[in-house]
Amino acid sequence: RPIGLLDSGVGGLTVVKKIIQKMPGESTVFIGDNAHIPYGDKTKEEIVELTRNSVNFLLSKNVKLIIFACNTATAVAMDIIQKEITVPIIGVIQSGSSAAIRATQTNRVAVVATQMTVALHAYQTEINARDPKVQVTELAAPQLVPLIEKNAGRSNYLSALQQTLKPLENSTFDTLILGCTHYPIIRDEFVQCLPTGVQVVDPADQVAESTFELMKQKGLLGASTQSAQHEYYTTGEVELVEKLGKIVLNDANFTAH
Ligand code: DGN
Repeated sequence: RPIGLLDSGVGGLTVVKKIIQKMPGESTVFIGDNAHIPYGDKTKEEIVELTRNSVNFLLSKNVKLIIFACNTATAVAMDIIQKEITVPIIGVIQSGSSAAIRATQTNRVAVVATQMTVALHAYQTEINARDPKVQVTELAAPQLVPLIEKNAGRSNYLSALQQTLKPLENSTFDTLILGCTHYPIIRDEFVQCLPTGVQVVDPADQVAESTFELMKQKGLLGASTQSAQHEYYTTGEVELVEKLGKIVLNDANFTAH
């Protein structure tokens, strides 16, 4: 049985990539709800409903575990939906928080995320539940996801980031969490716009570790001899997703449905 992953768009592909790297023997099914992007600006009820639709789609593909490869869906819908289904769900915020706590030397962490993730203080709450000493500065960057979905290009990313990161100019932090799964696609541009020495945390690295551990513990690891298959679905425009998928997964044969 495959591992299921969902996102509101192509951002979740950055998580698929890490899962494949960590567990090359496992099959995956990914659903991007591109028709309804961005989730970050929607109401909680809408986000729960849309996420539930993607979960039901993944369950129809007989997945053994579901990764919410979307911070917004994790913040809003994970606890609600986990109560409704028996298949285990892994979110990105728990993993991102523990990775950031490990990374910071100064106990000052910044998070860039969608409007909703920031409004809910999802990272601050999760980080401080684990370590109250860590100071968390949260910044919403609603303009970035639409640009990334459009594949707008490096110079557009850089000018948007320079604008976006301005409010952090007077904050001190040594660690920055990419609190939206779209952002690792423009990680290099982030690094270029941040003060030197700031560590950039992509929660997906820890998601891959946590998924592996959970699967081991629950006896869900697949037989590595079987050749793994990866399926990609979108509710939106297949062409655009294929274009970005080829870049994110570095695979010229990437196809979506
Ligand atoms: N990729 C999603 C996240 O991690 O929050 C959000 C993208 C969006 O819908 N704005």
